[in-house]
Amino acid sequence: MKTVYTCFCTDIIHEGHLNIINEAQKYGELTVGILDDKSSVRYNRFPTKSFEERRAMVAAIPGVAKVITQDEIFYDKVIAQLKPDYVIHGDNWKAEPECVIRDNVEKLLQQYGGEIIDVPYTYNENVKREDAKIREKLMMPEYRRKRLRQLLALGQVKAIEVHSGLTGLIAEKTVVERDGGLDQFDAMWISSLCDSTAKGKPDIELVDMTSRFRTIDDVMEVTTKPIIFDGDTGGVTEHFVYTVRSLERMGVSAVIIEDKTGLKKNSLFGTEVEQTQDDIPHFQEKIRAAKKAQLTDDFMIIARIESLILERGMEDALTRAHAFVEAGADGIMIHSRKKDPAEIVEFCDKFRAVNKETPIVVVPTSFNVITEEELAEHGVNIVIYANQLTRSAFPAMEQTAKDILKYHRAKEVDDRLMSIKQVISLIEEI
Ligand code: SPV
Ligand code: MG
Repeated sequence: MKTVYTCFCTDIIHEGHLNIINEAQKYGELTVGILDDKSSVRYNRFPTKSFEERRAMVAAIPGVAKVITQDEIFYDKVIAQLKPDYVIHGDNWKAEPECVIRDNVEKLLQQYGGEIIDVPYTYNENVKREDAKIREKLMMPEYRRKRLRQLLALGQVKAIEVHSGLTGLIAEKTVVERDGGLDQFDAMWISSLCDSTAKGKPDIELVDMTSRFRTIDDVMEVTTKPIIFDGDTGGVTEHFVYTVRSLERMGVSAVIIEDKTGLKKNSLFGTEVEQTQDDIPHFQEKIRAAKKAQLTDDFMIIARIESLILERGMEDALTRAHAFVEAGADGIMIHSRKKDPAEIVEFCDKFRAVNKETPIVVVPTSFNVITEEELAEHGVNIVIYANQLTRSAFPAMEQTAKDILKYHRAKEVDDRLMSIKQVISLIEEI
């Protein structure tokens, strides 16, 4: 009897999967690999069912002889283990970015004469509806809110700044092929700098919370990934407790507040402008009050330390980190505006020598030479790319405006623009 292998990365079985199973049976005995949680997040999206539920769901389908775990997007390990005569898959994997996986399988099968079977991909109204149901579930506050903690349990989380529905879609949908695997962002950062800049306002807590919540809403309406909210100083404690309740109710996963008081200016100004750091007991009080106001175990309150930005030294930064954790902070963000990542690395190593658990967050805007992998080696759990989408869009838009003024028509800029068709297809209609 010949053997057939396929890999499923799905929370539901629809007619497309059943079609693959039916087709597979014409060739031999079918083994189905269930992609594990970590790989599912990289490849597709966060599973709404546990691994065990997914495994049981597939094992119960007639025609499935065996179910195994596939713990990598690439098939090297499973193919070495099973040596199947055939690998069967929907032909959607011929398109980018999944085609790298098909290429990988093709190469592996060629080594011993195995074959790929491409089955026409089933994408009809029923399948679309099932797919939409999963997306809607992932969007719901109770599912989205806890996802940051779930992702942290799987490994390092990378977030990108968003400030609108459109930038949210970029964070949601951008997938690239990298080192033979696929990669995408895990979470979104609603930056005070970029949210303010998009409104043409300075980053001084001038854009009020109602307006910031409106941005969150715009992003949430079109995305499923978890949100980390830049809460600036959090304002006065009496107001911050209400902010926490609202964010939690909306389905935001975490708020980061910085230990500054008075008129907040952007950290990347450093000591060029007057900025006052909050004292430890007062900031601890804010954290304690917010943790008390919180209603679920899912939400995270992360304390951001400005000691390195304000040149108060490493000892001060570490003292604050431990004091804020003691007050109940669910994570620590350490910020720096040096190009050299040395002080960030030193902080992380010294903090981790004492505290192995509390998540560390960094924003490598200035110290952008360090990679996510290197940061992970020093115990960093969340990496936030805090402003790069805004900074890339602005020069492109400015140049287009200048050129239209220069040529008195738009023909000269057209080559570098996204086509209207691409714009339209970016936005899905319900
Ligand atoms: C933001 O993105 O608004 C931040 C990070 O707070 S930074 O601009 O580096 O202070
Ligand atoms: Mg900010």
